[in-house]
Amino acid sequence: RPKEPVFMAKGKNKAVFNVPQNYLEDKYKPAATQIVNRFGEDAGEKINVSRISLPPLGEILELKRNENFSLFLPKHRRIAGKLIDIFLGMRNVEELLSCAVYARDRVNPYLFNYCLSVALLHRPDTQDIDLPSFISSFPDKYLDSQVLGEAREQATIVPDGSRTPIEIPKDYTASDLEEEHRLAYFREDLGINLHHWHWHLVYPFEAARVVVDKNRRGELFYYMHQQIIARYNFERLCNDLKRVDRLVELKSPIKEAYFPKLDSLVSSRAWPSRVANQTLSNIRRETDQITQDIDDLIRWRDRILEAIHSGVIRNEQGQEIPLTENEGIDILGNIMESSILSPNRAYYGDMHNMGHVLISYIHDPDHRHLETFGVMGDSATAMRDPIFYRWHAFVDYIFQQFKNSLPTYTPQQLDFNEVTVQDIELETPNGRSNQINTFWQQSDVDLSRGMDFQPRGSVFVRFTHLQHRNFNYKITVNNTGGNKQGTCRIFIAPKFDERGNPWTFRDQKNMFVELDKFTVNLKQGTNTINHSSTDSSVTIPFERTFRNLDNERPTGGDALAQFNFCGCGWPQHMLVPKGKAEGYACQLFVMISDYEGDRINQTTEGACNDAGSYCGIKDKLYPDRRSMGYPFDRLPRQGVSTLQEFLTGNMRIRDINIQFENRTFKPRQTGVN
Ligand code: CUO
Repeated sequence: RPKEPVFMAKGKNKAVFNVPQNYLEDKYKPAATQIVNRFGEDAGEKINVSRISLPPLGEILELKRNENFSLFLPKHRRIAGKLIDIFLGMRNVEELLSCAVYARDRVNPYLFNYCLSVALLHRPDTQDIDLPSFISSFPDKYLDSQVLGEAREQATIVPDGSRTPIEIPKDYTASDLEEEHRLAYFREDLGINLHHWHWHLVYPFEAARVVVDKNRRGELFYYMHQQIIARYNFERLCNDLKRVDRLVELKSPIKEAYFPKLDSLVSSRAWPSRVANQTLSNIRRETDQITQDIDDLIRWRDRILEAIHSGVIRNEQGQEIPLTENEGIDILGNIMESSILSPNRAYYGDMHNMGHVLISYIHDPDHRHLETFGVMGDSATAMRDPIFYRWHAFVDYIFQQFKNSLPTYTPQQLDFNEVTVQDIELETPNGRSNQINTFWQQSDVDLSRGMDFQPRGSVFVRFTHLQHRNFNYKITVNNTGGNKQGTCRIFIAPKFDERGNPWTFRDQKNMFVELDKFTVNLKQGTNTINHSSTDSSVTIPFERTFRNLDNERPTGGDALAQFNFCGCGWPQHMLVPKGKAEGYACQLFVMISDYEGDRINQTTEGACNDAGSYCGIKDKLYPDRRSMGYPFDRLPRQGVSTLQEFLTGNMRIRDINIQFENRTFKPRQTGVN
């Protein structure tokens, strides 16, 4: 038996921490011996925690352990910044462990998890520590509360090994009476929500500057969210809904309702719902230290639009900074989000973040009902709510105002001398050419890490998600010159608009969803490029989304560091939109751009680079010199009104059909921690 209390079980009681006596909270000290007995006996491993001079937690403790935590709230951001700084400031891993163990028992668990995750991602000496998937730490942010109740019941009654997966019903948050419910499979997809949470973990907007200031992070904020809207609109069209209306009238009723049916395991409270036709109000919530008027957002919006239309922004010192063709979007991204890199937060405000806050408090703007924020207040849950897309369509509209003000690409800029794309074929093994097949699939995820029950052991939930058959691009390229390199850029968009009419280019360009981007070597003559859909530069494999550590655990420090960063990535199972049972007409677009204009001089070897398009590459420059979204990020040149007219010789389009089959395929197991 250890001399000092063993405390805080980790994992499945395999390891326990042997902590100094003064780490225990006063209320636990009298029970120290029982705690030793309870957790110490079946411990496989004991980890000694060294005694350090403990940092004062001060304001960090003002967020109670049973409250919810939101990065969008200025007070929460501030205390998160402090805790991250404390973790980053520890001199070595031993001190960090000691400090984390001390804080773990005192600090709000969501806040603790977030700050420790950011610190582990950014400390050079913790690159070999793996972060568990967020869903296994906090399943309550992803799963119907009834399922969690069943999981607990099963864990208590059924012995480990005999447990059967608990099925999450596919339609649990609403019925088909609500037309927005047609998109629930997208909005509530576990992988999409995990990607979004992870993106914001990798790209925090407030923390130490060294953590925030990543290459082109403002532009990536614009582009990653622009692609979310493009993908959502694509899905809407597949479901006979029109593109999402941007939330432009901030003082009018919001017709979309949302009932998340999530319960917080931390606070034992239900996440608030929003009924139809609620209206935003000014916020006055003293406990959250937040006062914000709708008019503030409108003022910030107008100032940002004024900057876009005049081409310059004003920094805090009153100097004018031009919004240039290439770097302007990065500055604007930081202004709009906003991040601490905004050159003038006092003047341009905090528009996008405060939009999340205003919406998330729509049900209790002055805290008279003592309610916490709704799902829009948390990046782990925000994408579940239809209003997320209306808000981000509004944000994207402003970015597009800027993009539309830039010079158009000339044919000379777009073309690649001597290179012609001659043919594109999309092959599916044993399937029809140029057709993508989609269907439902079930998969299992283990919840046991995030739930507190005895005896422990795996408890699986079974969820149903969209899936597609893997396919292969076969692209024939003719090169009349010498050996050269190019970048192959692949996008897909619906062929027709909501009315069934062909698109104008200026509308269709915003619908293009990036599927892949990779470097190609071209020899003289005919080149055949074969590339698998599973190698997409926007996605990560299913196992990585859910962090199936036992099956995919890499070895060695570097590999693990990449593994953590690469929790960011669009889920592979959502690469392709759903399509329709009767088939859905799309256009696949392929461009080979001149690598001389794309090249970034760096090695990405060994670095996780397989979801670089939406997530960048850890500790590297964004792996493409062109503007994100190129060549669809600007209005077309004079005289071009259709996609066909836009094409230069190095581009080609191919009609593709997405065929959805309303069948559910059987599960595979994942997420065993
Ligand atoms: Cu990702 Cu609004 O930025 O949620």
